[in-house]
Amino acid sequence: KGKVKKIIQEKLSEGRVLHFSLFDPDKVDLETLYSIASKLVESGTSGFLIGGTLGVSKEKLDNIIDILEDFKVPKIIFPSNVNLITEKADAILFMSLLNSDDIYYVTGAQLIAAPIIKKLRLETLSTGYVIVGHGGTAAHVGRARVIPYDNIELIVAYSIMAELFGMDFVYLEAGSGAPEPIRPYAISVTKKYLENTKIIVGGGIRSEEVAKELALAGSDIIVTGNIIEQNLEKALKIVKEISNIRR
Ligand code: 1GP
Repeated sequence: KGKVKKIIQEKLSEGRVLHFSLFDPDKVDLETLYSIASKLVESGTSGFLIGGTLGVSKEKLDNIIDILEDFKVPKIIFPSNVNLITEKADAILFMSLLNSDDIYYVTGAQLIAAPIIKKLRLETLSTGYVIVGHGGTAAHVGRARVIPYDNIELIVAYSIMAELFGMDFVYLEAGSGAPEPIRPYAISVTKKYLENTKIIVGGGIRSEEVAKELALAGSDIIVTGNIIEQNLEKALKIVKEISNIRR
């Protein structure tokens, strides 16, 4: 316990770019999860993110973590609300949806979660969550004032804000299943302004070419969700491509 941030930082300090595999507790097929996870681990995935917006519950979250228990890869909660907290996880992204118009998603849910997380001694990875472009279900539910894909100055300003707040990560999210991922150019500009805060990028990444471009542009962690369910072979190619990069 309490080692996830250290593991991530060590890998990043070696010049690596990390891949995280996202499992949505409402969509994952429990029958095939173990074998899919083994292949992802073999290919080099560095983290399991577990979370989703609709149809999720602590029970479903626990079921997934139980199945993933054997793997050394950290199991990290990617919460959409206060019902996704469990002592079974290795860590939780303690997130604030920075571009939400609803204070519940900025500090409200976090207020309710804080004492629970403390009591469970769950490791937290403080994360500024910023929704860009398509936005998907997360943007709708989170009442995000979505940033257009091409508005680099806003993406940069939010990312600098996350760093000035002392957050470990800024998660630039295009939305699960987005037709277009965050643009690599937006990442390369943002990267220039950040000294400590690491960049997580996700939403709509479906090919190894795009994943590689995003990694070389300066993403520290690349997240893929849907493609794992839709085309596992493709997902494994993405994981291998990212795992081989040294910057
Ligand atoms: C969503 O960033 C993640 O929160 C992943 O999106 O399912 O489109 O890969 P995809």
